Amino acid sequence: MLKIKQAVYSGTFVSLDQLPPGELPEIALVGRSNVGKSSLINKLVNRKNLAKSSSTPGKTRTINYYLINEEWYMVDLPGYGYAKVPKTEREKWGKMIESYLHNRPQLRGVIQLVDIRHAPNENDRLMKEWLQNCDIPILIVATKADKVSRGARQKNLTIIKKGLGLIELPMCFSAATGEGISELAGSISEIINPAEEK
Ligand SMILES: Nc1nc2c(ncn2[C@@H]2O[C@H](COP(=O)(O)OP(=O)(O)OP(=O)(O)O)[C@@H](O)[C@H]2O)c(=O)[nH]1
Ligand SMILES: [Mg+2]
Repeated sequence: MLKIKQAVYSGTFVSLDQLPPGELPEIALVGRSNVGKSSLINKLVNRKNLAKSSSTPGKTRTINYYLINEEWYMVDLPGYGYAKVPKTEREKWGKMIESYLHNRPQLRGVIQLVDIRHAPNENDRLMKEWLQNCDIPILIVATKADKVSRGARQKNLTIIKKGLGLIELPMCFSAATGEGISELAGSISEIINPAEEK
């Protein structure tokens, strides 16, 4: 089981050639702007403000690294598809995210977040397809689970499953209640230390 003993902010980067050197494994978070990427990091490491979270979408415009247990990095990528960000800038981020996901040998797995309240959109679908072609473990997580009733939950998860063409229902997560945290930690652990987990 993944135990987070230490989490340290280790830098903000705007271009790929600045990223930390070395061979520590990395897990990256992708998802629409405002889906809850930074909040998920904070919940996972049990720190309120390690990753800056905001109700203003488009907050994270950079690649942010967090070193966990001095063993691996959690990488917070800029959210995609935020309409109010100028198109040229959106395209620039898109290229940066794509290039990171494609050209980073340290990358071991990607967590793609979708908001449990919304059906996946074209950007979510493209990201999922694209990740699938990268041949890397992908974990799909439905965020903000506290925002839907128990009854709506199953229905929404099925919509996400269909929308993204998944074989199973996505994992549920809430940064507000902590629901899903141990399942998430378990899955991350399997990605980081495949040999140790059973
Ligand atoms: N109720 C509830 N609110 C959440 C949850 N996760 C995130 N939020 C809220 O959603 C908003 C956006 O969360 P962030 O974590 O900043 O989202 P992000 O994906 O990092 O956004 P960008 O950095 O803009 O791409 C904030 O107001 C959070 O408090 C959750 O699980 N439950
Ligand atoms: Mg963020």
